[in-house]
Amino acid sequence: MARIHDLVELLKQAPDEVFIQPHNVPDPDAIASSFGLQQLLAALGVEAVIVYEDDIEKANSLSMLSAFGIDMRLASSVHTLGAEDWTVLVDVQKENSNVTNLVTDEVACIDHHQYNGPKGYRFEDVRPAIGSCSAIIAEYFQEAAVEPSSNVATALLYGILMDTDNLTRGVSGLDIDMFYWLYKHVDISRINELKANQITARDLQDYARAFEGVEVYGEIGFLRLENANDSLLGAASDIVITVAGVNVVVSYAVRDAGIKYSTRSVTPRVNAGDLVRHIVDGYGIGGGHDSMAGGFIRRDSFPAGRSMDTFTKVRAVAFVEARADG
Ligand SMILES: [Mn+2]
Repeated sequence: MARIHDLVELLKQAPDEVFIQPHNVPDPDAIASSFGLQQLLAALGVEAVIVYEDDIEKANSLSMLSAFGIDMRLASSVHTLGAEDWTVLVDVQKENSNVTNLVTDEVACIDHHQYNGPKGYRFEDVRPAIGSCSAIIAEYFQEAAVEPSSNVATALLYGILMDTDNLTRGVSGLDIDMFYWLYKHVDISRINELKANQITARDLQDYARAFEGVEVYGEIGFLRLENANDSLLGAASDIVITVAGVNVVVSYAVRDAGIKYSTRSVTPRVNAGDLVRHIVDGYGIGGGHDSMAGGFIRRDSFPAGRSMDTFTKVRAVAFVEARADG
């Protein structure tokens, strides 16, 4: 039996409303997965409302909402949220640093990040080997023999492309199979429109300032951004990793609340998740995939009297050099 039918049977028992919640500051994969799941559940008789926390920052994420008619609501604006409501977490797991624990009961979780261990879900589908959550949702459509609308298929295809960096980063057979399966329902010109709306003019200025300060040390590229939003930190890292000779990128943004990290690696010698955990070890939290990861150290946890730049570089260099060739 298709997995989605287990989820539908569960959600039909919900004592009150059903919500779908992606991680905070939803990115295209989180938005597409939430939207796809909402539409599939609706086709199978379960109405669900998508709620999220924090701003949608990237220009392409915002354009997805209007392009596909996606209705997502800020949790603070949903006054009916209550302890009797059930939530399906999407593209995130309970207790991750990038998800707000709402008053609702998180009965289900669908994700492709590193497994956090059992959290009492009644439905759980966490597959860290998959490059995008959108591919998992697309497979639900396929298993249930429900044809996705053009809007859903295009959003899911875009989610796959964004999270796998155009089918090159952390990509699995399922991502490629679902890309192919969705493709026949997709108007590719709408994907191109989204690709042409990825950043704002303001982002470009922030990039320009940040790239002036890039420091390349051996195979590591260091990038410090001032007050950047999460998505800019990741997107800037993706550009620095394309520099010839750079195999590992450590980006960080110093904020009022603390220091935010983003790591990238294109060499199997260096696991991006292990690298960020090494950098924050003893002071903060971090995690992610082999090729991309993130972390955070709260300002009040940071060791007093040490330079954030030197602290970061010393730890990153030690970790990468220990894994150098020869
Ligand atoms: Mn994702």
